[in-house]
Amino acid sequence: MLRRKLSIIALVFLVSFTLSCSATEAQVAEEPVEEEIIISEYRGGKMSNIKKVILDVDPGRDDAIAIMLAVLSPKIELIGITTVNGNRPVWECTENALRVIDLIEANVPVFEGSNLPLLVHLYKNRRPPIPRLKPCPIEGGLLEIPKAVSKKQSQGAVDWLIKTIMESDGDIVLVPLGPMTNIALAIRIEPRIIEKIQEIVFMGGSTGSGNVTSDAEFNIWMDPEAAKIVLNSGIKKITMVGLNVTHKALISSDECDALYNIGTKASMASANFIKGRIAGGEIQGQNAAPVHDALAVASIIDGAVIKTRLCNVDVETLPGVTDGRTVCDFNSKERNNVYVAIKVNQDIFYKTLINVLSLSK
Ligand SMILES: [Ca+2]
Repeated sequence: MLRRKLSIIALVFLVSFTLSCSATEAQVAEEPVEEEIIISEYRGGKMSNIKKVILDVDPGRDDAIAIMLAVLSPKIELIGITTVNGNRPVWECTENALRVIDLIEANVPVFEGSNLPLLVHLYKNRRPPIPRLKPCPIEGGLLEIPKAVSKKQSQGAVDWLIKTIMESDGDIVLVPLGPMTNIALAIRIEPRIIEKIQEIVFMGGSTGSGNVTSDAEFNIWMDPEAAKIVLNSGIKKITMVGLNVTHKALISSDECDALYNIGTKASMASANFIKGRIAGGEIQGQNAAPVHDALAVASIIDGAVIKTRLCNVDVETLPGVTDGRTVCDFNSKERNNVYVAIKVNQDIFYKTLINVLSLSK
């Protein structure tokens, strides 16, 4: 797979130069700051750098597209996928991840993780029933692609994460695209992984409003204590790709048609998944939808997809109206622990989808 990826890097560059990338829109606020002086480019590494990546997912239609991007991109070596309770019960997330892997004939191991959040579901009336057994219209249920033939690995996700990270050269980028339960458990069981993780790039949170409550984004809201553990762990670099940018990188129905017409398994499935999200009505009044998790992976493939600002981020875990909010302090005198995406380039994001998803059969 790696050799194949290297051989098509040139093709991707060529294409990139020839091709011109339960919330309402009203709930998503503008980010608080946009002065040029605070915007920092990041992840400026040489194009030949291939990132070793682990995806932690809860598919979910947007996770499915994120998986395909990570598998197919010449810029990423996807060494494994872990699943977690989130959009769907974890067993369904695992089946969905395996379905995606089989669809594009990838050879990536899938490890099943936590089936419940750490704590939040234990507090009466703090959350509706978890796991969510009813498919939501935006994310769907079991993905509308052939059933998986591949099987999950026998080792559990948290054990595998710890072993893999500890045995690494400190060069793994961990990409949580669902609730951070697995990551928090791994940190608690083996805190030495904190020093070994090169970077965490997570989809979740927001500098403004949420999409489950007025303040909370789904991934953080589903397990706020886990997110709090991860963001306060001291991991050397954490990047947040939140609703404040994913809602500004919508993919339209027309763009889905163009994606579908490329005719690869990955492009056609992705187009159908995005159309499913549009039909689910995530953004009212627009014939377009965000593809949250795919944006986070796209930002690893091409650092120009987002711009970030280093600031102080913590998670509200007290029951109440702000429960699950990512509190972003852009003027902290105490600490700065997270690179928060504050700008997004939809054009580059769309081109990245087109370029990378065209690389499957
Ligand atoms: Ca997800």
